[in-house]
Amino acid sequence: MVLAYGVVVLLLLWFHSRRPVNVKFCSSVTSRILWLMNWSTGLSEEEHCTVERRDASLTYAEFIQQYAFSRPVIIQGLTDNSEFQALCTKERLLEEYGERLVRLSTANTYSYQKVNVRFREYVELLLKPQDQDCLGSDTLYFFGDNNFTEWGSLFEKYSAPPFQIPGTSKAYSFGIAGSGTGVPFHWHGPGFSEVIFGRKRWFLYPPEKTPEFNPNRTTLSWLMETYPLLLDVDRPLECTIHPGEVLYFPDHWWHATLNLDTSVFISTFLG
Ligand SMILES: O=C(O)CCC(=O)C(=O)O
Repeated sequence: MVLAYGVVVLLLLWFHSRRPVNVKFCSSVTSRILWLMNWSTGLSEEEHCTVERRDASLTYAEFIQQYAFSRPVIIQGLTDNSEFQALCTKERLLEEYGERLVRLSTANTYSYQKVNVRFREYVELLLKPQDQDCLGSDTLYFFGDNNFTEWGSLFEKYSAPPFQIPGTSKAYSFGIAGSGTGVPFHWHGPGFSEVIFGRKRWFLYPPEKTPEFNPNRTTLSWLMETYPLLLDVDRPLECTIHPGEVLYFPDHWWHATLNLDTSVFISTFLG
């Protein structure tokens, strides 16, 4: 057992020394072992989901009147993405796209640094649980900056939520990230978020309520250090989405995300 542990550590150190990109590789050896052995990191869902959940009987007219311009909503069973999900397993994606380059961003509010790596290297070397002590600006996240020519045949199998906002067109951002990773608070135009595998916990504030956060720290450190000190009135709206659900966020709403598991996800921005 001790020997096997030693071999795993040596292998990890060897992987670490071969890392393909010139950025600080910000996950501890311990967290990498946890991921390899697929142990739980103990991240949990919120005690009370405070985002409304609606089922697929929600009509487009109700969506426009009740949510599109005013508040977030989670809609269940709006589309069937089982075919897309089958194409997004680790094995299928590696087989199809393993040798393609993907562009990673640092996981801070204003994504400063971009790094290109082979998709296989991202999955095998960088896709790890988030280390709580690591800065978001030292953590690489695969989300967006997708090559729609190379990955087009995959994205065309995705069924986007059918609710459009008049005068907008849709743009996809696809991502894969480890448990405990996420994007710290930021805002932009409206959109939908869906997890294909895994779970993603969302934190949202209306435009007039700027959250207390450090743009270079991760959502995980915010959850552990800032969130417990918030008064009830300062708590965000929050909820965890699962495969088969989409979360809608309106224009200018502050939002931060936390992947509770290794997750595959896609956002549809309405711009
Ligand atoms: O899915 C994520 O982790 C990030 C999503 C996000 O922040 C966005 O869609 O704007």
